[in-house]
Amino acid sequence: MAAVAAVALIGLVAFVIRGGRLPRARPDLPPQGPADTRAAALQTYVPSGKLDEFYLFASGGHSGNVFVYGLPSMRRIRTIPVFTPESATGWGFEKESREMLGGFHWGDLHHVALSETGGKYDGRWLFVSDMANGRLASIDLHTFRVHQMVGPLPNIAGAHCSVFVTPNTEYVFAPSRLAMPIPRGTYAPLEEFGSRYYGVMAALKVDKDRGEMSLAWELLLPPWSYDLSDAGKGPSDGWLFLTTYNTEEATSNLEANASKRDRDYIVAVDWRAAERAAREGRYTVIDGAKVIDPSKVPGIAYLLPVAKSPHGVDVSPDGRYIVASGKLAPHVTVFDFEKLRGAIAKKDFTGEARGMPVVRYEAVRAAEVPVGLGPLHTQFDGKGFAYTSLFLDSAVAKWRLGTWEVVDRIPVQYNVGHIAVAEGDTAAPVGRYLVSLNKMAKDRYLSVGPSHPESLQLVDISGQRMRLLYDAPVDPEPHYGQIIRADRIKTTVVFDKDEKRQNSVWRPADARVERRGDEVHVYGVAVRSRFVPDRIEVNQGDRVFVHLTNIDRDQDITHGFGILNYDLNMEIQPGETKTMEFTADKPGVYPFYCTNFCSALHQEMQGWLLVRPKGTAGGSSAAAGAGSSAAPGGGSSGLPGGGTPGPGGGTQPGGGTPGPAGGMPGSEGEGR
Ligand SMILES: [Cu+2]
Repeated sequence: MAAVAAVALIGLVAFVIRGGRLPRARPDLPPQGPADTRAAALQTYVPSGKLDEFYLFASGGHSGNVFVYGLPSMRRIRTIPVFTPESATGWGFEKESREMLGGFHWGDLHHVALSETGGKYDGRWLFVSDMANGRLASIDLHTFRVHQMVGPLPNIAGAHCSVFVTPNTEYVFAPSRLAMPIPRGTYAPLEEFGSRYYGVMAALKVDKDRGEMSLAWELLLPPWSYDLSDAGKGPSDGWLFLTTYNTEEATSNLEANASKRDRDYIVAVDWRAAERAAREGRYTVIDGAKVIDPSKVPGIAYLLPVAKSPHGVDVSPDGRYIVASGKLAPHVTVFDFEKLRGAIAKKDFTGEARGMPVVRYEAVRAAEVPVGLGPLHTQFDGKGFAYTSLFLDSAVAKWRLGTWEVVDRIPVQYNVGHIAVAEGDTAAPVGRYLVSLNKMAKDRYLSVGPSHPESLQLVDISGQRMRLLYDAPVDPEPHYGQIIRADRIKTTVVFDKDEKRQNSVWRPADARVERRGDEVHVYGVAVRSRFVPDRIEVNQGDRVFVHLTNIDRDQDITHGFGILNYDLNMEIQPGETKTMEFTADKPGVYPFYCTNFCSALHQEMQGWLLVRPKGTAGGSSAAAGAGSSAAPGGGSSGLPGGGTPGPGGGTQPGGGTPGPAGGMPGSEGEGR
């Protein structure tokens, strides 16, 4: 703490010397008067029936989700489940998503990155990372659902600063925050940290039409921690800039030991040179990945000294300036890409670290801007200003590119990590709004106990002075966000009626059940307001596949399929086919019902899963029975024909089996 206090003092002194305004004291009162409050309310109010102008995609941290907000209302309009199962949509319950999740139950969704064309958001894909397990996913912005998931990526440990994209989405990158011996699963004592541990960056080639990533190559880096990174654009297109900390290579008490040196580095990577090295075979295959060692292939990576423990590096819209935020320093360091290019050409180096040249600081520095304490992350508007979040000050500073003067500051409540300006990390920012993603809201919302919501604060940046407009609570824990103009995204209203789609059935009369050995495949239909078939009979131990097509193709008519006590639910969106796969390991009768409200007769949309106990007579004829019951479609009033649904012991309905507990016959008819 003494070090932090000293840094704080230095920061204040620097401010006064440079003629900067002293930061306003953290206010105990709201920062604005009643007139401002009314103006802010008018500015954020989106009347009923009107739509927001922007989407905000906020990473959901260890919830594993993406949170979608509308701006300027700050209404939360969707949660997209990604790295963790979610019962409302059946994400991780139905076959496809369960296979994608690969047995993982949690993820730490750290960053979001919208796909770009020509340095601008194209509204097609959102790439996201899982810090915890080294996974990446692409989300289709037509459907707001995960399209592809890859990983755990080989050799990647803690994909914290992932993902970020190149200006034409040629690549997404995933560097590691936590060093480990590679390949994953290798044992090496911590005493060998310097020699056997690495921080690796993965480069994934993107097929932009399909939104799909494939591992192209990896970069072998020292066991430092890599943090928020950015791709170059314009003149710096073809380069990547990664922040590092713990270049001390400490392995304990990092709080102190990783902050000993005055400077860490920005790693500047020429990704086209790395691509060439991969093509020329200058790599070692480790765990299936082509791993390039830049200490052995010159011309790929250079180190730029920067104030200690930087957290973020951001490239200006014109691609000329590289802004590094040293979270324990009172300023941001701005590098000039043209100077960097010159320094590399002239080999203006002061030495090397880990086999990578260290560029002479004075040769590449454009400015040190005294923004305040704890700078983390910088965004840009379209008017030549930069905005830097200040974690220690709990504030955002506004400063001018080129003249480097700090022109405004605004307190936020409270500790801000990342910030997002509308399209603020593209080549053509929109500006207008900034969202401050704050870690600790403390007293800003009604208390919900010792753990408080996190906070998103909307700031108007359209004028000379920044103005705080609105506080919106958010679940733990947003790290990063991106804001895109709503008109760039064109969503699907209903899925196409694709009669050739595997497992789909489009007419109730075509619904059927097929038995293949001990697999039972139900090809069913969900349509307002019934399931066809609504009676599924199987034998205990069967592997059951329920393929359901929602043949309703009206806007917003989603059906659900939830089976009591089998711990299974999924949604089927209009025009879509989904598969639930499970083993019928519990004998008895298990009603299923539509979990997604769909019509006035939604309550009637139900059926029964009948699981014949092992050893009961009937065997494969049970499946035939189920098949025949499927054919009539609406024949739900028919009594069970094939086999007896009751448990072997012949006890009274509802009792005896682990079926519907307390299921009184009357309550079912009455509904609610
Ligand atoms: Cu329904």
